[in-house]
Amino acid sequence: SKKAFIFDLDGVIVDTAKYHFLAWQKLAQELGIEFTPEHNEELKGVSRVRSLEIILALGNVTATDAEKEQWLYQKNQDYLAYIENMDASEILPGVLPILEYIKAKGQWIALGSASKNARPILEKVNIMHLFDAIVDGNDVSNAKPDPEVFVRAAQLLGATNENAIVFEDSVAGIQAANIAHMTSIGIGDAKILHEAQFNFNDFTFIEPSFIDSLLN
Ligand code: G16
Ligand code: MG
Repeated sequence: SKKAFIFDLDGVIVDTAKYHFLAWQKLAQELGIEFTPEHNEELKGVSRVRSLEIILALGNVTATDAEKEQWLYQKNQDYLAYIENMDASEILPGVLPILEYIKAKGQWIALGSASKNARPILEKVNIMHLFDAIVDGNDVSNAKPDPEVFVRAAQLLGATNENAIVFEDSVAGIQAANIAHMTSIGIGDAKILHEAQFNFNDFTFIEPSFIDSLLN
């Protein structure tokens, strides 16, 4: 039967992590908190609010809700400025051919992202038309590893969880897919993503024959 191929956004389709990093680093600097690329790893796949909590904890900074609100707003404004000029050249290597192959095979394609900026990014990199369903940070109340974002995507398409396949670069996202009994495919370091059923360093390692093998 027809499968639902669900893609995470940041770290799978595009490398927006670098822009999140620059925007968080600017805020951290203003707050006198040291924030390194290593620290940034902990923010991958994590919600905006949780990301701020992690950064404040790094610097032992306590703040009022109003301050946090202001900082989240400021971080997002800076992030929006960084992604303003994104275009199709920022789609990660190998992603487009695989999306097009899945499409040509008549299968469903969905987005399952924690980001509230997912839709404008898909527009900028010009692949919105390839998606049959989009579930992002605006649509869900539970963050990965809760599988809500992926379960809703499958539901929108009318696919069972067992007929859903998830591409993820974060540990929390792989755990979410596994909890939902979906097929989990890690994109990135196999040591970090060891809970994934399959792993590829990036999409250039995914052959059409691998996609075919999932269509049973
Ligand atoms: C992502 C990133 C996270 C980011 C989150 C929320 O999602 O990996 O680092 O904190 O979205 O993003 P925003 O501030 O744009 O709402 P994913 O799930 O696509 O990897
Ligand atoms: Mg991701």
